[in-house]
Amino acid sequence: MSRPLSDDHRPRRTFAIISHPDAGKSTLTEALVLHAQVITEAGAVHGKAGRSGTVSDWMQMERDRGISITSAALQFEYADHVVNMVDTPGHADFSEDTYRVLSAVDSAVMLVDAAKGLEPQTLKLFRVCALRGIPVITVINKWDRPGLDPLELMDGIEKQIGLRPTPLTWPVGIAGDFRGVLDRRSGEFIRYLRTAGGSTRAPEQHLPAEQAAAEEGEAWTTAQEEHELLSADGADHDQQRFLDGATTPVLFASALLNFGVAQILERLLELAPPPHATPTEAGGVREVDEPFSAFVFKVQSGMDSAHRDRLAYARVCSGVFERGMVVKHASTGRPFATKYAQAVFGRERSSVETALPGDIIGLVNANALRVGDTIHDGPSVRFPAIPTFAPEHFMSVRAKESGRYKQFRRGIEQLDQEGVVQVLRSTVRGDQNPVLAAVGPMQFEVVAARMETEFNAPVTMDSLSYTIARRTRAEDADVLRGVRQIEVLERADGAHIVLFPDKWRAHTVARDHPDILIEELPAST
Ligand SMILES: Nc1nc2c(ncn2[C@@H]2O[C@H](COP(=O)(O)OP(=O)(O)OP(=O)(O)O)[C@@H](O)[C@H]2O)c(=O)[nH]1
Ligand SMILES: [Mg+2]
Repeated sequence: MSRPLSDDHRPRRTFAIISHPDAGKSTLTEALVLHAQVITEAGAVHGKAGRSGTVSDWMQMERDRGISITSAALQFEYADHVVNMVDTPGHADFSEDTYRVLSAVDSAVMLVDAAKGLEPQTLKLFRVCALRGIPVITVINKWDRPGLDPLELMDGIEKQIGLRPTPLTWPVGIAGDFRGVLDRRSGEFIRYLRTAGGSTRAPEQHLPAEQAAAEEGEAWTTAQEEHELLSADGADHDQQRFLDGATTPVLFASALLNFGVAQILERLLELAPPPHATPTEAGGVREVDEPFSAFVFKVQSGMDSAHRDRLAYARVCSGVFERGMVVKHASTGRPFATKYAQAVFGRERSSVETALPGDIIGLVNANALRVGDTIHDGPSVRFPAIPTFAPEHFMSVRAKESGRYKQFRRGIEQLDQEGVVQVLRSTVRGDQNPVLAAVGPMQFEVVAARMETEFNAPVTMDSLSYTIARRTRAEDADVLRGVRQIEVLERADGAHIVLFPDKWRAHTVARDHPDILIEELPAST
């Protein structure tokens, strides 16, 4: 079957913004979008309390608390590129969502808070990027506030992460006195100018070194000296070493004031890798120019209270996608019609006609699609499953009002599919009273809030005293069902999960039943 090829040849860049909580990811997301002139006024980012929310924090709970709970994809155009950007939640309780996103991007922008330096979640995420071979661009954010010495920050990145920092810009003025940056490639001074409330694009002036020295005095001289020191130390950008994961280019910014945002976007387009061949489950690769293929990395509902819909986010890996084409759903072998494909911008969407490798598309009401599923045209392909982590917190849940059981069941099933929590069931407990399993307790709060507001089925939860989950085989499950203090349940994907009060009990059960499989699940740490 031959299809007209897309005449859209604009290069793609697909990246995630990741970091420890509160480093400014959503604020930077908004600033990047503002810079690309997608929105004219950055939606009042007044700080955590009382802000109306950034474009990527659309969920009510995100707006109430000023934190990101779920990742948000935004597609926009800039300088003849198509940019696919995903803002991720920083909180460790939502790290599964962040990891799912990291399976779907080609590079990551890692934010570091200038005052806090490297924090535990930052280190963890750096390791995940290293494992996945995702090149990382580092942004030292909040330079408008008092913070650490820039050379010290570079030292921290090198020592604690083992990545060689290669600054592209260097701050002029200490943290808290952010005047601009020294562009280490051109040697010129880029001066940032404040605008009222940082709500519009920050104007900048480009000045030659001599003028910067005359106007900025010691702040410039210090920046100049440190820049030379970095060069003498070999800390200059090298594209191959960056792509190999040996170095990380560094930029300095204040997302809140829109300082340095232009440089981040421009250098990203220039340096971040374009989409490349995707590894397949069978151990080969799908080249970008092979027939269409994509995989689902996220499922989300409740984005639009007026329309009860469910969006599956798919990353295009190869070929040309055209809305309306009928593709194959690899896990069922069934045809899948893509009539309702959309481009996603936070909670907003527009119809998409074509998409190329690197693009993230939203498939509406694609109820058959699950996280990790492959869809494709042409030769069969399956992309590797996206792992779920070993849960460490468990609650039993039931509908507060028995009359709302239908809504309850639908809500629980939807949240399970989204991976908000894992839902475990057993015949003993019945469908009315399943067990929710989470990596972090905040996931339960999201369930409680969404069950009430979105599904109209308020729930009651009771904490269970299990702390360990392991996997067993169907044929071993019956034996384990008779064992004291433990419980065997089933996950939606058919996996048999055993819950233990603690690791000692897991150990004694394994010792008493040497023929039974008790397998660890992938750890989140
Ligand atoms: N002074 C200053 N504050 C900033 C800057 N960037 C972000 N903030 C503030 O830091 C707080 C956290 O910003 P967010 O953008 O929500 O941080 P986040 O990384 O998305 O947080 P999570 O998604 O919850 O992990 C907000 O109050 C922002 O206004 C900055 O460059 N300078
Ligand atoms: Mg955020």
